[in-house]
Amino acid sequence: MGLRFQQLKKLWLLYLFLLFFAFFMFAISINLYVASIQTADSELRHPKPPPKRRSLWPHKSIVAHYIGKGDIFGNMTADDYNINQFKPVPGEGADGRPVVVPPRDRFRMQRFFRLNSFNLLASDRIPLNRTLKDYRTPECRDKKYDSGLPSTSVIIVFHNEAWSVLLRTITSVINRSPRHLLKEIILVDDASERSYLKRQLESYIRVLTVPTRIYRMKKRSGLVPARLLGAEHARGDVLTFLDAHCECSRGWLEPLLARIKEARNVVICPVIDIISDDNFSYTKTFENHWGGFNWQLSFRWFSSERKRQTTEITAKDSTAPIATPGMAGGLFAIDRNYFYEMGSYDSNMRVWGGENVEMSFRIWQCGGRVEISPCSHVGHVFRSSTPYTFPGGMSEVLTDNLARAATVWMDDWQYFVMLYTSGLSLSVKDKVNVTERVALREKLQCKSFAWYLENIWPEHFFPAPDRFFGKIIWLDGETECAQAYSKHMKNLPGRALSREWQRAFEEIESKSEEFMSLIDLERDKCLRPLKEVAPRSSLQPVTVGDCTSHAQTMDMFVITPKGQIMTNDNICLAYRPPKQGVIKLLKNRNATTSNVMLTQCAGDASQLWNYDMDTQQISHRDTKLCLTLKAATNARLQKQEKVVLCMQCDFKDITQKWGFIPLPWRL
Ligand code: UD2
Ligand code: MN
Repeated sequence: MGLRFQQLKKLWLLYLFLLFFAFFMFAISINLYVASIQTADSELRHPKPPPKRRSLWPHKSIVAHYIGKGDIFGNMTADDYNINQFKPVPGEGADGRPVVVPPRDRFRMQRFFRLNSFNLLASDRIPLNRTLKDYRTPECRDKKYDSGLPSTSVIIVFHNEAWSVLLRTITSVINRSPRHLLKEIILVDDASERSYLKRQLESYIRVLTVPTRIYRMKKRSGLVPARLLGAEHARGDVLTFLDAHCECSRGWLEPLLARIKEARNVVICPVIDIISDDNFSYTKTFENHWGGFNWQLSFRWFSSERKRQTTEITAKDSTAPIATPGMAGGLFAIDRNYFYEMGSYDSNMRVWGGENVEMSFRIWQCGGRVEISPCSHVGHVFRSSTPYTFPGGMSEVLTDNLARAATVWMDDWQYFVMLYTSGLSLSVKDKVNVTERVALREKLQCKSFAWYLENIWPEHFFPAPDRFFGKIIWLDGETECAQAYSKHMKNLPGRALSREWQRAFEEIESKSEEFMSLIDLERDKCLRPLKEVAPRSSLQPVTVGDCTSHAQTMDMFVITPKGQIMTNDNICLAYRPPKQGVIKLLKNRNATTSNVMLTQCAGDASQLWNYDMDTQQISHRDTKLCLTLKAATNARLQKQEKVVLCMQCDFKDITQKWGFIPLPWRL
């Protein structure tokens, strides 16, 4: 009897364990499923700047992707997205701290994430007036602003924004702006469907201490038409635009207005800090960030050192704004009259995207400036997917907007963008009618895009008339293309004496069509990153692969007359000596680790290369080591890979011979 009882007890325990295990597996699979829905098919998305605490790497730029979704509301009901569930818990999120949603709400939390592409349940727990830290440097805190600053209208456009997020934006504007500088707040509803954004919102704003009005678009149009409607009704001296999911931190407004008072042709942006889409924590970002655009005109953050270009006197002042070739688009202040003098916005840009590209080029080319004030900090919820619909199709809308910007402002470079951006082509360009915007460019007598690149963005990684653009081909000595190339180079007079990249570019340019026609798609190999996914923020080893794989554009290179070998997204070929010991191995030609990497361009000596037309070797300028193609063992994957390394030069070595095949980029 006693024995049977013992056995029963064991069985019982086993049952319990199995039950627990089954439940555990179920929970994990639900989690994985939800996560997989949230990261379905990717498109371009606005990047978030690197946070201050996460990385000290000086030339890093963190980026994200726009992620489109098929079924936005999934199995949500109308009630789910119309009911306002804001229920603040005192002290939650104070000082910008993260919110932890209680475990019992985890499933609901994941379900509701999809509504806005951020954690609505977390936001709904944070009071509208939560405290934030003071994110300014001591120098910025000490700065005194004169009493005669211009007043501003804050314009916030939204489409289906969450209640708590929108109202926290408004509350932070009211609580952290000097009352006399804040003329009014203007909300523009871009045809939202959520019911709480109708009467409930109207009665809420009626009692605010700052005059707040709401205007509504008759039909869904996009952020440009909505901002234009808001601007029309604004009466402040300055227009300050904010996204509908921001939090302004202490002292954010004065530096913006002061800069505009100083120079009315400046479009001034705050430093955009990161509010987590996951837990709504507020993270300060680096102050010395600036922005530009990649080959597909997606906005990118960069952080290489930039001169503060304001005035001679302020050049060393850490509170002085930094000139930026590109603006993120959502958060900026501009003199109201200047906004209209400069052609406000291209009102034919729909829904989302492109307007920040257009505005950046237009302001700079037509005599203005775009700057970031290090003393003004505003947080923004960066999302990794888009929560709303794109009437007209996401890709069509975006490419139309970009085609408009490129056609009007980019001169020769517009063809480059059309040729190398998926979804864009010369026929998309022909479809858009930009007559009015071209007339504006005439009227304002704006400068050329070449001027913009040379003067405003000298670090740029686009092709240019004095640069090479195309493929770097490995001359294996046997393919027709390789032989024709080597033969051509060997017959050039004075080749052994000339070390000028410029000379090499010219000699190649004249033969580009011939070389291209000889490329054997089966056998010719071109330089490219080791991994399919392009490196944007980290070091990436280099290899060779198919010469036709245009997919990533990371196998196309720009070479500057100075000798930088660059590719899309501000990535450069760099000599990166690994730690001692490994160097010895490299010299023994038995390398297993690479000392050549693709990494953020910095313009320093590690990224300068020479080309010898006589031997067709590419060598690192300082160390005089040659780019070599070698088989290496990937320790982690336990397999042989071809890796490009720097090794001692040997003119007989076939693995050190490289050629350049130019690609077309302008008409
Ligand atoms: C960035 C900008 C954004 C805009 C966009 C390019 C920042 C922080 N944000 O993307 O302001 O320049 O790049 O176009 O720089 N909205 C509408 N109607 C629409 C779509 C959007 O009213 O059809 C509103 C939306 O509710 C939000 C604002 O426009 O308040 C910007 O949209 P977003 O937050 O989706 O853009 P974001 O931050 O990804
Ligand atoms: Mn936004």
